Formats: sequence, C-alpha cells, structure tokens
Amino acid sequence: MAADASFESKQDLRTDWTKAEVEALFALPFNDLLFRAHSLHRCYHQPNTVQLSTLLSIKTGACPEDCAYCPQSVRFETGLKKEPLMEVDAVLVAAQEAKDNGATRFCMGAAWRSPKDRDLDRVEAMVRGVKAMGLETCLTLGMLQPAQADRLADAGLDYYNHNLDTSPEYYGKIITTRTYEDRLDTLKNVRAAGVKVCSGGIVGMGETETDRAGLLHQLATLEVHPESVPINDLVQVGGTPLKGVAPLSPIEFVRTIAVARVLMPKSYVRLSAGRTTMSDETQALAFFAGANSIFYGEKLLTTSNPQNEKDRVLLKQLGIRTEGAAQPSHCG
Ligand code: SAM
Ligand code: DTB
Ligand code: SF4
Repeated sequence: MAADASFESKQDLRTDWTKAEVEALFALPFNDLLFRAHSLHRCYHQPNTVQLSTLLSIKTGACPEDCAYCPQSVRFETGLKKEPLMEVDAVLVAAQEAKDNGATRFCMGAAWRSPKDRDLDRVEAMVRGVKAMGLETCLTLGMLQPAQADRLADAGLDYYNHNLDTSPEYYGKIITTRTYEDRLDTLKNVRAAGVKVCSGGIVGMGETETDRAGLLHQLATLEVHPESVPINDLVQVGGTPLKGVAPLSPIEFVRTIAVARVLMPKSYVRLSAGRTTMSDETQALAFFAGANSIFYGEKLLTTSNPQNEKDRVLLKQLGIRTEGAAQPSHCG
C-alpha cells in the first residue's frame, strides 16, 4: 500500500473498463505500456517490495474436473500420486517452515470440484492454526456455496483463491465440467462473506491476445477488483491435453502483467506459476511492469518452483525487499 494515499486518483480505480479499452492497452508500444504501468505501480505500491506467498497442496490429485492444464485431474495420466486431505498438524509444520523462510501468506490448495461440508471442519482448523502463527491465510478449494464461505470467514480466512483462468470465449476449450458463471458465483459468495478475493488466470494455453484481454476485462469489471490477481504462465505437464502447446513469448507475458497493473492499480499482481522456466530478465521486467507478489518455496502445488536460494539471489540483485519493511513513497 502506498505510504501517501493522497496521490490516489478515483479515475485510476475504474470498474467500467470496456473490452476495447483493454485491447487498446495490449496494443500500446511496449515502452509506453510499461511506463504507464510502472508509474501507476509507484503511486499505489512500494516499487521495490514484493509479497511472498507459500503454497501447500493439502489434498492432491484424483480431481473429477477436466481442466486441460491441470496435472491433478483424474482424467489425465500424469503419474501424480494422489493424497487424501492432510492432517492439521502436518499442515502447521509446513506453515511454520514457510514463515521461517519469510513468507507472509500461506495458501492451501485442494484438488476438489468443491469442498464437502464434512471436510471443512479440518480445513477450518488449518486456517485457525496458520492464522495463530501470524501468517495470512489463503485457501483454494474449488467452488464455494455462500454458507461454506461464511464458515471459512468465521474461521479467520483472509483470502480465497478462485481463478477465472481465461476469457469467457476461450473457457470452453479448457474446462467443460463447470461454467464461467459458476466461477463468478463463487467469487460473489467469497466477497459477500467478507473474505478477500484472489482471482486471476493462466496464460500460454494457446489463447489469443484478445482472450488475455478478455480475462483481464472480466477481472477488472467485477464490482470490486480482486485484492490479489495471480497471473500464471502455464506449467506444461506431460499427460495433460495442453502439453506441447506453443509457449507464450516473454514479452507478451510481461504485457499481460502490465495491463493487469493498469486496470487494477491497487491490487497485488502475482507473478505466479511458470517461474522455473522464466529468465531472470523476464521476471525483472514483470516486477517493473507491476508484479509485486510471488509464490515462494520450492513447490507450487504439485510442480516445482524456483529454489529459495535462487529467488533470494534474484531479489537481492534487483534490490527488491520482501514485504514488511517500512519504505518511502516513490509516487509522482
Ligand atoms: N481445485 C481448485 C480449483 O480449481 O478451483 C483449487 C486448486 S487449482 C490447482 C488452482 C489453480 O491453479 C487453477 O485455477 C489454475 O489457475 C492453477 N493451475 C493449475 N494447474 C496449472 C498449471 N499447470 N499451470 C499454471 N497454473 C495452473
Ligand atoms: C494460482 O493462481 N496459482 C497457484 C495457486 N493459485 C493455487 C497454483 C499453481 C499450480 C501450478 C501447477 C501445480 O503445481 O500443480
Ligand atoms: Fe481439479 Fe482444480 Fe485441477 Fe481443475 S484446476 S482439475 S478443479 S484441481
């Protein structure tokens, strides 16, 4: 959050973006787009600070959904070993380790279409335990009903992650077992329960730039912008239908981050999955373009993430600190 909020302009915080405006941002010369995104970034955020979130898969594999990118779907032969819902104590051990490594948020993910009410007792205990350690809590469990969102809010949940994944137009090519509307409903239920919304998507799935614009347009025209916007670069996993799709160019990836920053200036934009195959230079550009959060820790949910030491070296080289330290405003 900016140290001096007086620079904030209501004009920046719009939820009435048109699709044409979003497409026009994508079409800007790269330098113009990055200048605009970075200038806004400096007004709303500390420019040399990133927030660290650590992920843990609390229930792995055997998911009934057919998300074409996902190694956890029961429909694809990915060689993943399924694991039942973890015990609370084991989750708390992982959370403590994440905290000791410098993460400020612990995100627990389950390979469910939606949680069963009976599973929520244990998940609530996880949330309480992680929160008691002084970490922010985040869950991603699939679709949530209003009463389930209320239960998690009562347990002290800070964030719920539920991605729109792609544009409404491309969505049917990626997932057939739940609709775009289902996803929007879950976001509404989370918001109504008073839990902060983490929602973004995946790029590099063979979609067009218009689809990337469509995804960001959906996110930026929600009644309230998601507080956290993860932009995942597809991690291609053998056995999934998207294995072998042409990767997105790093320039187009950075463009997507920059447009997200311009559309949702106050939100945290997370440089999410896909960093193991991303150069330091691409990541540096993504931070310049407005990314101010990463997944930190050697595993995402089931696939790998950069080694902690590698990230520490990169952040040090860039003079980027991790969230927590007081710093001056750089707006203007
Ligand atoms: N099962 C729940 C759901 O889908 O809502 C929660 C877990 S799911 C794995 C969380 C998110 O991870 C997905 O919405 C998707 O955006 C992202 N994800 C999954 N597999 C990915 C991959 N191979 N590359 C990039 N992101 C991925
Ligand atoms: C998000 O947007 N990305 C994270 C988190 N939310 C749950 C998940 C990335 C998963 C990458 C593939 C895997 O490790 O299974
Ligand atoms: Fe299941 Fe979530 Fe993977 Fe889709 S993204 S297959 S819902 S775990």
